[in-house]
Amino acid sequence: MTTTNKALQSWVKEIEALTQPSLIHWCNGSDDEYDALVASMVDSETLQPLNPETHPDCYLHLSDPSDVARVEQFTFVCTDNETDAGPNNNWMDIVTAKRKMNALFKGCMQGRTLYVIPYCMGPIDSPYARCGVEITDSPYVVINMKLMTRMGDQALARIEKEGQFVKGLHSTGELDPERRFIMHFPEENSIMSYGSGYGGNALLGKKCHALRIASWQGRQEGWLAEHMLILGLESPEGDTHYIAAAFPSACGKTNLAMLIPPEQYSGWKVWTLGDDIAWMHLDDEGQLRAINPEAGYFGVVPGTSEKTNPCAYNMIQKNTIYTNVAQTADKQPWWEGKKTGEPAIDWHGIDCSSEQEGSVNIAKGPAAHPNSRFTVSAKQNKNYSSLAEAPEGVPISAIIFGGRRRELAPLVHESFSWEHGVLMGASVASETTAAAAGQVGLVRRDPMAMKPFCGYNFGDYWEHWLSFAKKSAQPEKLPRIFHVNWFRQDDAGEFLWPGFGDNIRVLQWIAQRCEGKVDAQATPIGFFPEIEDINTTGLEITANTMRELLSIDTHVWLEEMDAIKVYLEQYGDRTPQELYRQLAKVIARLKVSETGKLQAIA
Ligand code: OXD
Ligand code: MN
Repeated sequence: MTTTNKALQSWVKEIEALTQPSLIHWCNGSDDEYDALVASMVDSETLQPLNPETHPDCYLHLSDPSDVARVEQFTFVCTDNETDAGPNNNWMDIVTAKRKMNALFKGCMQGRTLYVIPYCMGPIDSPYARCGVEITDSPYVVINMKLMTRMGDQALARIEKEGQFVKGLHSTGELDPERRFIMHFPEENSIMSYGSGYGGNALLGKKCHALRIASWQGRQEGWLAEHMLILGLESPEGDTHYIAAAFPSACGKTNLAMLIPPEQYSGWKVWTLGDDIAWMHLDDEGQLRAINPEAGYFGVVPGTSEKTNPCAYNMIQKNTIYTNVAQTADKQPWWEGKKTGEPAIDWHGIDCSSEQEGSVNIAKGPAAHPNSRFTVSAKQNKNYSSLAEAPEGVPISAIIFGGRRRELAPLVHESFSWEHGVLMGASVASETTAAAAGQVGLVRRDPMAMKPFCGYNFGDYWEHWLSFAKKSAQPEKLPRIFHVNWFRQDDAGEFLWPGFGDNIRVLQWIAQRCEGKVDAQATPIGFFPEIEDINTTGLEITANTMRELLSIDTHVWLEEMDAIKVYLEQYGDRTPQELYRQLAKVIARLKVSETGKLQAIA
């Protein structure tokens, strides 16, 4: 097979000459192709079949132990002008980066098959969807791309019609951490990734295309590519609000997107549209509409149980690729927090009772890697929204930002305006997680949860966000902006809020605010719920705990605002003055609040 698109033909030829593969395979995206690849990976032992009775068509892939997460330190945005990439990105000049990458790719596919994967991010018939082609030498990438994107013939037909696509070149190389780079060239819509097979580094449609390149394109063209889940919250009366929410990696986006309401919420439904990425456009009426560019989920496995996320738990019982989980003696997948079964073989492939390095006994490490993942088609989600494939997307009523913060940030608060909401998003900070290589648990600024994913200078990105207030035909139709924190702890380190399904109680308040049905209390940092407006029926939570969850310490917040100012200043002239104006207003309000400890609920 080949293509009528001349640019694609000549790019494939050029890469063939560079990488010298033994075979070229154009992916058509069929089930037969998927099955044949799985069979050959089982033969070569890169995939292990899991128990076919309990987990039909589920497979386990154990990666190289050094290749288990995104590598932010080796991820670069390469632009003509360094300041366009901004201090939020690693930058390399285009000529040096290309020279380095071409040297790595030279001859790297000898003895391997080169796969050409045409894919479409977004519903195939959506005007908001964008296509790409990934060239890879990894069959693991091909089968994951089949689950995560609209891949194959249909995508190729769209590319041939439109004539445009993002070029992504990938090779697992030698999986040598010293020879691992993920380079983005947003000015020419291309990506080069070498030396890793891990999802975020290797499935180029996801973080590389749908966030880094797409955020750049979105700025040129007037739309937003965001690290956000999209859900539909349906009330018992049948009204649905669509909400987009940005949280840093491994902070519960998948759980929130698939929330199952607690008993007291009978008649309520949460519909999933997406769990990781949202592309948002203003329509002619000034309404922000979102599509999910992905077609599947690449979710964190540990912690997923029938209690925490029954929807995901059920969805991954069949047709699922597991990466780096443990196995029980009868080959069922196992992970920490599964709450059933015992691990027999850990994610290194080592018998858990053996004395070898890497086994649970010796290393005292977890049996499943903390960033072990499932890959599954969205169609398997029983709460997949009927509008998830709608070409025009869904109207967004509310945007939520959040982070993992032991202290400081209250359970929920609402911004005073779009501009104040942009400051709230720009100020997000969160504890680091296992989704990226490096130390876990350090608080770092992660504006809009996009620190690892914004393909250009954050200063310009905030300006772009602010511009929506001016661009919208009816700015009052823009979504309201909220901030939540499910992770606040007491002095003993216990979580104050139950989280998971009970987060619907906060979503309900957010929906009521969008409908203008509920008043709120103005505090220096935003609107807070009145304590009685968060429904706690059926929850074992005291009024004092609710008060603590909805309280802020003025003094600590003043320090936080100073730290945010210092952070914004890193972006020099590119930081919009409007953010400083918003910051000054918050500081002034904090200063006039008389008591040292401000209780939102007086
Ligand atoms: C992800 C991530 O895999 O954010 O979604 O790291
Ligand atoms: Mn993510």
